[in-house]
Amino acid sequence: MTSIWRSTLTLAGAATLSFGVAHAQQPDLSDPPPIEGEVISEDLGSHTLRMGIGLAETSPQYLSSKYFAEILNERTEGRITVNIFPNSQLGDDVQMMEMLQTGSLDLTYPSSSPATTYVPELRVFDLPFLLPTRDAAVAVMQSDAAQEMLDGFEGTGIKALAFSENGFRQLTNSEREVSSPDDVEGLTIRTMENQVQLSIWEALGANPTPMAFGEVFSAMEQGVIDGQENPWSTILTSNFNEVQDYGSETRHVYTPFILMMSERSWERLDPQYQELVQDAARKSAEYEIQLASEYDNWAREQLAETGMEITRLDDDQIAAFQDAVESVYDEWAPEIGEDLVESIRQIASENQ
Ligand code: TK8
Repeated sequence: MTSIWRSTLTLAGAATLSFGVAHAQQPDLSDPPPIEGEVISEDLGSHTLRMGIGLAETSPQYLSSKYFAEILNERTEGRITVNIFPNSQLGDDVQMMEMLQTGSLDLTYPSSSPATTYVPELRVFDLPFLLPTRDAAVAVMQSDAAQEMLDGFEGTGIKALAFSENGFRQLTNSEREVSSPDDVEGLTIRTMENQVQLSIWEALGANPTPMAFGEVFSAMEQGVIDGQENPWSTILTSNFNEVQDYGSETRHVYTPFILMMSERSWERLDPQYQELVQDAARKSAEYEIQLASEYDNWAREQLAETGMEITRLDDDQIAAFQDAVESVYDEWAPEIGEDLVESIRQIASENQ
Protein backbone atom coordinates (compact mmCIF):
# COMPACT_ATOMS: atom_id res chain seq x y z
CA MET A 1 0.00 0.00 0.00
CA THR A 2 1.56 3.36 -0.90
CA SER A 3 0.34 6.80 -0.03
CA ILE A 4 1.94 10.20 -0.30
CA TRP A 5 2.15 12.09 2.99
CA ARG A 6 3.76 15.42 3.76
CA SER A 7 5.64 15.93 7.04
CA THR A 8 4.74 19.16 8.81
CA LEU A 9 6.81 20.62 11.65
CA THR A 10 4.77 22.12 14.50
CA LEU A 11 5.99 25.03 16.65
CA ALA A 12 7.07 22.50 19.27
CA GLY A 13 9.44 21.05 16.73
CA ALA A 14 7.60 17.75 16.78
CA ALA A 15 6.99 16.27 13.38
CA THR A 16 3.25 15.74 13.07
CA LEU A 17 2.81 13.09 10.44
CA SER A 18 -0.28 14.06 8.49
CA PHE A 19 1.41 13.31 5.19
CA GLY A 20 4.60 11.45 4.43
CA VAL A 21 5.93 8.60 2.38
CA ALA A 22 4.64 5.33 3.80
CA HIS A 23 7.76 3.37 4.79
CA ALA A 24 6.31 0.26 6.44
CA GLN A 25 5.38 -2.77 4.36
CA GLN A 26 1.94 -4.22 5.03
CA PRO A 27 2.44 -7.20 7.39
CA ASP A 28 2.38 -10.52 5.58
CA LEU A 29 -0.38 -12.34 7.46
CA SER A 30 -0.86 -14.98 4.78
CA ASP A 31 1.17 -17.87 6.07
CA PRO A 32 2.45 -18.54 9.58
CA PRO A 33 5.67 -20.60 9.71
CA PRO A 34 5.26 -24.24 8.55
CA ILE A 35 4.32 -26.60 11.40
CA GLU A 36 7.31 -28.77 12.22
CA GLY A 37 8.02 -31.37 14.87
CA GLU A 38 6.96 -34.86 15.82
CA VAL A 39 3.31 -35.88 15.32
CA ILE A 40 1.94 -37.79 18.31
CA SER A 41 -0.06 -40.59 16.71
CA GLU A 42 -0.68 -42.48 19.93
CA ASP A 43 -4.14 -41.77 21.39
CA LEU A 44 -3.19 -40.01 24.63
CA GLY A 45 -6.70 -38.62 25.08
CA SER A 46 -8.74 -35.91 23.37
CA HIS A 47 -9.08 -32.33 24.65
CA THR A 48 -11.18 -29.39 23.51
CA LEU A 49 -9.63 -26.30 25.08
CA ARG A 50 -11.20 -22.84 25.38
CA MET A 51 -8.92 -19.82 25.04
CA GLY A 52 -10.00 -16.26 25.84
CA ILE A 53 -8.02 -13.26 24.59
CA GLY A 54 -8.53 -9.52 24.80
CA LEU A 55 -7.80 -8.35 21.27
CA ALA A 56 -9.50 -8.56 17.87
CA GLU A 57 -9.21 -11.24 15.16
CA THR A 58 -6.91 -8.92 13.17
CA SER A 59 -4.38 -8.60 16.00
CA PRO A 60 -1.00 -10.36 16.22
CA GLN A 61 -2.28 -11.79 19.52
CA TYR A 62 -5.18 -13.56 17.79
CA LEU A 63 -3.23 -14.64 14.68
CA SER A 64 -0.49 -16.20 16.80
CA SER A 65 -3.10 -17.89 19.03
CA LYS A 66 -4.61 -19.41 15.89
CA TYR A 67 -1.14 -20.70 14.96
CA PHE A 68 -0.77 -22.15 18.50
CA ALA A 69 -4.09 -23.96 18.03
CA GLU A 70 -3.08 -25.25 14.58
CA ILE A 71 0.21 -26.65 15.88
CA LEU A 72 -1.57 -28.56 18.66
CA ASN A 73 -4.28 -29.83 16.36
CA GLU A 74 -1.94 -30.97 13.60
CA ARG A 75 0.66 -32.57 15.88
CA THR A 76 -1.99 -34.58 17.77
CA GLU A 77 -3.84 -35.58 14.61
CA GLY A 78 -6.85 -33.58 15.75
CA ARG A 79 -7.01 -34.84 19.34
CA ILE A 80 -6.32 -31.38 20.80
CA THR A 81 -8.63 -28.60 19.61
CA VAL A 82 -8.38 -24.99 20.84
CA ASN A 83 -11.43 -22.73 20.41
CA ILE A 84 -10.38 -19.07 20.61
CA PHE A 85 -12.74 -16.35 21.91
CA PRO A 86 -11.30 -12.88 21.03
CA ASN A 87 -12.36 -9.28 21.82
CA SER A 88 -12.54 -9.78 25.60
CA GLN A 89 -15.86 -11.60 25.04
CA LEU A 90 -15.15 -14.02 27.94
CA GLY A 91 -13.93 -11.22 30.23
CA ASP A 92 -10.92 -8.96 30.74
CA ASP A 93 -7.36 -9.96 31.62
CA VAL A 94 -7.98 -10.04 35.37
CA GLN A 95 -11.23 -12.02 35.05
CA MET A 96 -9.77 -14.53 32.58
CA MET A 97 -6.75 -15.20 34.82
CA GLU A 98 -9.18 -15.89 37.67
CA MET A 99 -11.06 -18.26 35.34
CA LEU A 100 -7.82 -20.17 34.79
CA GLN A 101 -7.46 -20.53 38.55
CA THR A 102 -10.96 -21.98 38.93
CA GLY A 103 -10.56 -24.13 35.82
CA SER A 104 -13.50 -22.53 34.00
CA LEU A 105 -11.17 -21.43 31.19
CA ASP A 106 -8.19 -23.35 29.78
CA LEU A 107 -6.00 -20.65 28.20
CA THR A 108 -5.63 -16.88 28.12
CA TYR A 109 -3.11 -14.25 27.00
CA PRO A 110 -3.01 -11.17 29.27
CA SER A 111 -0.51 -8.35 29.46
CA SER A 112 2.10 -8.70 32.17
CA SER A 113 0.83 -5.58 33.99
CA PRO A 114 -2.41 -7.01 35.46
CA ALA A 115 -0.54 -10.29 36.21
CA THR A 116 1.76 -8.57 38.73
CA THR A 117 -0.68 -9.51 41.50
CA TYR A 118 0.51 -13.12 41.04
CA VAL A 119 4.21 -12.41 40.37
CA PRO A 120 5.19 -8.93 41.66
CA GLU A 121 8.59 -9.11 39.92
CA LEU A 122 6.73 -8.61 36.63
CA ARG A 123 6.36 -4.94 37.63
CA VAL A 124 9.87 -4.45 36.23
CA PHE A 125 8.23 -4.40 32.78
CA ASP A 126 6.05 -1.47 33.90
CA LEU A 127 9.03 0.79 34.61
CA PRO A 128 8.99 3.61 32.05
CA PHE A 129 11.59 3.71 29.27
CA LEU A 130 13.36 0.66 30.75
CA LEU A 131 13.56 -1.25 27.43
CA PRO A 132 14.93 1.05 24.71
CA THR A 133 14.52 -1.25 21.68
CA ARG A 134 12.64 -4.37 20.58
CA ASP A 135 15.92 -6.33 20.52
CA ALA A 136 16.49 -5.39 24.15
CA ALA A 137 12.93 -6.35 25.06
CA VAL A 138 13.15 -9.73 23.31
CA ALA A 139 16.48 -10.47 24.99
CA VAL A 140 14.94 -9.70 28.38
CA MET A 141 11.84 -11.84 27.69
CA GLN A 142 14.14 -14.74 26.74
CA SER A 143 16.42 -14.30 29.79
CA ASP A 144 16.73 -16.56 32.84
CA ALA A 145 15.31 -13.74 34.95
CA ALA A 146 12.17 -13.74 32.79
CA GLN A 147 11.87 -17.53 32.98
CA GLU A 148 12.00 -17.24 36.78
CA MET A 149 9.03 -14.88 36.57
CA LEU A 150 7.09 -17.44 34.52
CA ASP A 151 8.04 -20.11 37.05
CA GLY A 152 6.81 -17.77 39.78
CA PHE A 153 3.20 -18.56 38.81
CA GLU A 154 3.59 -22.11 40.15
CA GLY A 155 0.98 -22.84 42.77
CA THR A 156 -1.31 -19.96 41.74
CA GLY A 157 -3.45 -22.22 39.54
CA ILE A 158 -1.79 -20.71 36.45
CA LYS A 159 0.86 -22.32 34.26
CA ALA A 160 2.72 -19.48 32.50
CA LEU A 161 4.04 -20.77 29.19
CA ALA A 162 5.75 -17.93 27.28
CA PHE A 163 6.29 -14.20 26.89
CA SER A 164 5.48 -12.41 23.64
CA GLU A 165 5.03 -8.83 22.47
CA ASN A 166 2.17 -6.55 23.31
CA GLY A 167 4.63 -3.81 22.48
CA PHE A 168 5.76 -0.22 22.95
CA ARG A 169 2.92 1.80 24.37
CA GLN A 170 1.82 5.06 22.71
CA LEU A 171 -0.48 7.74 24.09
CA THR A 172 -3.73 8.69 22.35
CA ASN A 173 -6.27 11.30 23.42
CA SER A 174 -9.25 13.23 22.10
CA GLU A 175 -8.25 16.67 23.40
CA ARG A 176 -4.98 17.89 21.95
CA GLU A 177 -1.65 17.15 20.36
CA VAL A 178 0.82 15.96 23.00
CA SER A 179 4.55 16.54 22.48
CA SER A 180 5.64 17.32 26.04
CA PRO A 181 4.72 16.33 29.61
CA ASP A 182 3.05 19.74 30.03
CA ASP A 183 0.56 18.72 27.33
CA VAL A 184 -0.46 15.71 29.45
CA GLU A 185 -1.44 17.89 32.42
CA GLY A 186 -5.04 17.28 33.47
CA LEU A 187 -5.89 14.64 30.86
CA THR A 188 -7.93 11.70 32.19
CA ILE A 189 -5.93 8.72 30.95
CA ARG A 190 -7.07 5.10 31.29
CA THR A 191 -4.35 2.83 32.59
CA MET A 192 -4.07 -0.91 33.06
CA GLU A 193 -4.87 -2.14 36.56
CA ASN A 194 -1.35 -1.80 37.93
CA GLN A 195 0.14 0.56 40.52
CA VAL A 196 3.31 1.39 38.59
CA GLN A 197 1.23 2.44 35.58
CA LEU A 198 -0.79 4.76 37.83
CA SER A 199 2.45 6.28 39.16
CA ILE A 200 3.68 7.02 35.64
CA TRP A 201 0.62 9.07 34.70
CA GLU A 202 0.45 10.77 38.08
CA ALA A 203 4.08 11.83 37.61
CA LEU A 204 3.08 13.28 34.22
CA GLY A 205 0.30 15.32 35.81
CA ALA A 206 -2.53 13.30 34.26
CA ASN A 207 -5.59 11.95 36.03
CA PRO A 208 -4.99 8.18 35.67
CA THR A 209 -8.04 5.87 35.71
CA PRO A 210 -7.44 2.09 35.92
CA MET A 211 -9.95 0.20 33.77
CA ALA A 212 -10.37 -3.17 32.09
CA PHE A 213 -9.34 -3.12 28.43
CA GLY A 214 -12.80 -4.18 27.21
CA GLU A 215 -14.37 -0.99 28.63
CA VAL A 216 -11.88 1.46 27.09
CA PHE A 217 -13.55 2.07 23.72
CA SER A 218 -16.95 2.99 25.17
CA ALA A 219 -15.35 5.08 27.94
CA MET A 220 -13.55 7.13 25.28
CA GLU A 221 -16.69 7.31 23.11
CA GLN A 222 -18.70 8.67 26.06
CA GLY A 223 -15.94 11.08 27.07
CA VAL A 224 -15.49 9.42 30.47
CA ILE A 225 -11.77 9.33 29.72
CA ASP A 226 -9.73 11.59 27.43
CA GLY A 227 -7.21 9.00 26.37
CA GLN A 228 -5.46 5.70 26.75
CA GLU A 229 -2.10 4.16 25.90
CA ASN A 230 -1.39 1.00 23.91
CA PRO A 231 0.79 -0.15 21.01
CA TRP A 232 -0.17 1.14 17.55
CA SER A 233 -1.36 -2.30 16.43
CA THR A 234 -3.82 -2.47 19.35
CA ILE A 235 -5.01 1.10 18.71
CA LEU A 236 -5.62 0.20 15.05
CA THR A 237 -7.17 -3.26 15.51
CA SER A 238 -9.39 -1.97 18.35
CA ASN A 239 -10.55 0.97 16.18
CA PHE A 240 -9.54 3.49 18.83
CA ASN A 241 -8.92 6.00 16.03
CA GLU A 242 -12.70 6.25 15.67
CA VAL A 243 -12.86 8.01 19.06
CA GLN A 244 -9.34 9.44 19.40
CA ASP A 245 -7.97 12.31 17.29
CA TYR A 246 -4.39 12.54 18.53
CA GLY A 247 -1.60 9.98 18.87
CA SER A 248 1.86 10.60 20.38
CA GLU A 249 4.72 8.20 19.81
CA THR A 250 5.88 8.18 23.44
CA ARG A 251 7.05 4.52 23.56
CA HIS A 252 6.96 5.02 27.31
CA VAL A 253 6.66 1.33 28.31
CA TYR A 254 7.24 -2.01 26.56
CA THR A 255 4.57 -4.48 27.73
CA PRO A 256 4.86 -8.24 27.20
CA PHE A 257 1.94 -10.64 26.80
CA ILE A 258 2.05 -13.89 28.77
CA LEU A 259 0.53 -17.04 27.23
CA MET A 260 -1.02 -18.93 30.15
CA MET A 261 -2.83 -22.19 30.82
CA SER A 262 -4.97 -23.28 33.75
CA GLU A 263 -2.89 -25.57 35.99
CA ARG A 264 -5.96 -27.83 36.15
CA SER A 265 -6.04 -28.12 32.35
CA TRP A 266 -2.27 -28.63 32.26
CA GLU A 267 -2.40 -31.45 34.82
CA ARG A 268 -5.05 -33.28 32.74
CA LEU A 269 -2.62 -33.52 29.83
CA ASP A 270 -0.38 -36.52 29.23
CA PRO A 271 3.31 -35.50 29.72
CA GLN A 272 3.89 -35.85 25.97
CA TYR A 273 1.03 -33.39 25.35
CA GLN A 274 2.47 -31.04 27.99
CA GLU A 275 5.79 -31.03 26.13
CA LEU A 276 3.93 -30.29 22.90
CA VAL A 277 1.92 -27.44 24.47
CA GLN A 278 5.12 -25.89 25.79
CA ASP A 279 6.78 -26.20 22.35
CA ALA A 280 3.73 -24.76 20.58
CA ALA A 281 3.64 -21.86 23.06
CA ARG A 282 7.29 -21.03 22.36
CA LYS A 283 6.82 -21.19 18.58
CA SER A 284 3.60 -19.17 18.55
CA ALA A 285 5.19 -16.55 20.83
CA GLU A 286 8.09 -16.19 18.38
CA TYR A 287 5.58 -15.77 15.54
CA GLU A 288 3.61 -13.22 17.58
CA ILE A 289 6.75 -11.13 18.17
CA GLN A 290 7.51 -11.22 14.44
CA LEU A 291 3.94 -10.13 13.59
CA ALA A 292 3.88 -7.45 16.27
CA SER A 293 7.11 -5.96 14.97
CA GLU A 294 5.80 -5.98 11.37
CA TYR A 295 2.53 -4.40 12.53
CA ASP A 296 4.08 -1.63 14.64
CA ASN A 297 5.14 1.01 12.11
CA TRP A 298 2.55 -0.07 9.54
CA ALA A 299 -0.28 0.39 12.09
CA ARG A 300 0.97 3.88 12.94
CA GLU A 301 0.91 4.82 9.26
CA GLN A 302 -2.56 3.33 8.80
CA LEU A 303 -3.80 5.39 11.74
CA ALA A 304 -2.36 8.56 10.20
CA GLU A 305 -4.07 7.66 6.92
CA THR A 306 -7.42 7.46 8.72
CA GLY A 307 -6.88 11.03 9.89
CA MET A 308 -5.43 10.50 13.37
CA GLU A 309 -2.88 13.26 14.00
CA ILE A 310 0.28 11.35 14.92
CA THR A 311 2.99 13.32 16.75
CA ARG A 312 6.41 11.72 16.64
CA LEU A 313 8.76 12.90 19.36
CA ASP A 314 12.40 13.77 18.85
CA ASP A 315 15.13 12.73 21.29
CA ASP A 316 14.86 15.91 23.35
CA GLN A 317 11.11 15.52 23.69
CA ILE A 318 11.48 11.88 24.76
CA ALA A 319 14.14 12.99 27.26
CA ALA A 320 11.62 15.46 28.76
CA PHE A 321 9.20 12.55 29.34
CA GLN A 322 11.99 10.42 30.81
CA ASP A 323 12.92 13.20 33.22
CA ALA A 324 9.28 13.70 34.22
CA VAL A 325 8.87 10.04 35.22
CA GLU A 326 12.24 9.57 36.95
CA SER A 327 10.40 9.63 40.30
CA VAL A 328 8.68 6.35 39.35
CA TYR A 329 12.05 4.59 39.71
CA ASP A 330 12.64 6.22 43.10
CA GLU A 331 9.26 4.93 44.25
CA TRP A 332 9.19 1.47 42.65
CA ALA A 333 12.72 0.15 42.06
CA PRO A 334 13.20 -0.59 45.81
CA GLU A 335 9.78 -2.32 45.88
CA ILE A 336 10.48 -4.42 42.77
CA GLY A 337 14.10 -5.11 43.76
CA GLU A 338 17.06 -2.94 42.79
CA ASP A 339 19.09 -6.02 41.82
CA LEU A 340 16.38 -7.27 39.46
CA VAL A 341 15.97 -3.82 37.89
CA GLU A 342 19.74 -3.59 37.42
CA SER A 343 20.03 -7.05 35.89
CA ILE A 344 17.23 -6.29 33.42
CA ARG A 345 18.88 -2.97 32.58
CA GLN A 346 22.15 -4.86 32.00
CA ILE A 347 20.54 -7.36 29.60
CA ALA A 348 18.80 -4.50 27.79
CA SER A 349 22.00 -2.50 27.39
CA GLU A 350 23.88 -5.53 26.04
CA ASN A 351 21.20 -6.24 23.44
CA GLN A 352 20.13 -2.89 21.97
C1 TK8 B 1 -5.68 -7.03 26.13
C2 TK8 B 1 -4.86 -6.19 27.08
C3 TK8 B 1 -4.29 -4.96 26.39
C4 TK8 B 1 -3.41 -4.17 27.33
C5 TK8 B 1 -4.31 -3.14 28.02
O1 TK8 B 1 -6.20 -8.15 26.79
O2 TK8 B 1 -5.07 -3.57 28.91
O3 TK8 B 1 -4.24 -1.95 27.64
O4 TK8 B 1 -2.36 -3.50 26.62
O5 TK8 B 1 -3.65 -5.38 25.24
O6 TK8 B 1 -3.81 -6.99 27.63
